Formats: sequence, C-alpha cells, structure tokens
Amino acid sequence: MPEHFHINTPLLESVGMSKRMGTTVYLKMENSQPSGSFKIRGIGHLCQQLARRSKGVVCSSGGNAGMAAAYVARKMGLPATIVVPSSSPPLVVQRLRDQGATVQISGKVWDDANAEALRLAETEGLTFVPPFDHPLLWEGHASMVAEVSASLGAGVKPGAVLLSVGGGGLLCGVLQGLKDVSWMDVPVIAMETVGADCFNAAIKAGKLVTLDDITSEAKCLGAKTVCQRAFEHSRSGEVTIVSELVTDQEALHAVQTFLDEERVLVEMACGAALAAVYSGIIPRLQEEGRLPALRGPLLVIVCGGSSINVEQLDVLKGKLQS
Ligand code: PLV
Repeated sequence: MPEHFHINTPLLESVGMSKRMGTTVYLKMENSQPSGSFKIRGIGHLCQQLARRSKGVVCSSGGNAGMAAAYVARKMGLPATIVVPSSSPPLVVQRLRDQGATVQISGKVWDDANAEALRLAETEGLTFVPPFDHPLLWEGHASMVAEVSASLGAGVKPGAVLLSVGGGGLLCGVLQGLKDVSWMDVPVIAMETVGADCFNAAIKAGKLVTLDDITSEAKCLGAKTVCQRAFEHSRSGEVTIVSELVTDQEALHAVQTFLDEERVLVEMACGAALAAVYSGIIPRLQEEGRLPALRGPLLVIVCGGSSINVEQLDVLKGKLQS
C-alpha cells in the first residue's frame, strides 16, 4: 500500500487575483487531487489508520468526502458504501459509482445521510468514515500547509489563509498545519454561504447551533452543525479566525470568474472562498478592522469539488441568476 493517497498539489501564483488584491495571491490547487478535493488527505490518512483490516467502509457525504472514501477504498481493495442526501446532484452520484462505490441516497441534507451511514456502520460492521469531524482527518489535512511552507521556501509566510467552511474539518486541519509550521500568527478567513452558515451562526450565538435547514446551493458546505473543535478554535484566541458569509450569487459569480481567469472549474463550496477575493470582501474586512493588513502573500485553499460540470453550472445559473 502507498504511504499516502493524496498528491503534493501545485502552488500557483494567480495574476488575476493578485491584481485585484494589490498583493501576491497563491492558489493551493487541491482541486487537482485524484478525488477532486482536499478531502483525500484526511480520509486517506484515516482509512490507513482505521480500515486496514476492515470488511468495508461507509461514508456520509455531500459528495466530496464520498469521492475520497470511494477512491481510497478502491485503492485498498475494500468495498465502499457512500450515503448522500437527495440534494447532491445526480452527476456526483454517477461519479461515485464510476469510482466503484455503492451509493445510497438518504434524506434531504447531509445530516440525514449521516444518520443512515452511522446506522449502516453499526448493523453491517463497516468502518465509519466521517467527512469532517475526526482528529485523523485534521491530521491528514494538515499536510497541505506543510507543502505550502516547503513550496514558499524559508522566510516566506502567508499574510492570511482563505478557505471554505462546511462542517469545519478543513479549518481544523489547516489550523493544525499552521501550528505544525509555527504560523499561528497567520489569520484565517473562514467563508460560508448564507444558508449553509453553521460556523458563523455558532460564533454569533456563542455556542454550537443546529440550523433548521440548508437553503444554500453550496450543498457541500451543508452541515447543519459545525464540529465542536472548529468552534473551540474560534474561541481559543490562539489564532485569528475571521468568519464571513457570501450569497450564493457571489459564490456562483466566483466559480465563473475562476473558470474564466484560471481555466479551472470548481464547485460552489469552493466558490464561497474565492468570492472573498472576487467580491471585495477582504478589503472590506480590513476597513472594518476585523482583518489586519496582510504582511505576506494571500494563500487561497482551492478546495475543488466534483459536484460540478458545464450542465450543472447552467442549472445553477438558471436557479440563481434569473
Ligand atoms: N464537504 C463535505 C461535507 O458536506 C463532503 O461530504 O464532501 N469544499 C468542498 C469542495 C467540500 O466538499 C467541503 C466539505 C468543504 C469545502 C468544507 O469542508 P469541511 O466540511 O471540512 O469544513 C456536508
């Protein structure tokens, strides 16, 4: 078995984003992972630790954790069952099947699918692969920051990290990565869409909050409750985390601009982070005194995602731009 399943992704300078920001912007291209997103880092690590002697894995997912679990299971020679909600587009169901997984559609949003996956793990004796809430996932995701540090070279430190938050696994992993390379003084900008904003809601309420529903089209950000650890990080004062929201329209506009300028198609979950640059959120946060002036390049985690193709992009345009 290989040492790990993820690849060392490119760190690219974005001319278009750098021009907008007036400072160098680097893109960590997690979209180029074999499963289409960063999720493979944590899930590969977790499966290597927990599933070596398993009879199979079961993963609840909006799509991308499932893609990673299906890919890793196939490489490990294990059967994979992926439980997705009905809100996941058919194209992702097909892509999961193409990875060799058995797909079960259960409930309306990810939380429903998760309940079914937990039940299956219990009754069928399968290894449960969570999409965002597990220390092994965070440990795996942390490797992306170590790679960035190696790519930037000694003495260069990002001025801020920009990423998306769904259930908070990426955030926890990046924070662990920042700690590993002694970059805890680098602020993190944590983006969600309105209607998939469980992290922002928890910060505002001062406690974990369960959203009534997921109304955003960024379905892969659609956990109703953020993981406890992400919330604890936001309260610890150890690191500056700026939580901000964009509309679905802004996230979609960002997906389209990124496609035009960088020639890469990502899903809405990723567009939420990109919109912080394309919709001028970052200078606004600085004007409001919520984000300090950047003392180094902006690092954007391009988390990627498989729930998108030209047809799905048209569907989203029809829903959001009419
Ligand atoms: N998606 C999870 C959870 O969905 C999943 O099952 O795939 N960017 C992309 C492309 C993602 O797929 C996700 C998570 C995120 C960002 C956010 O990562 P998180 O959940 O670790 O904060 C409900």
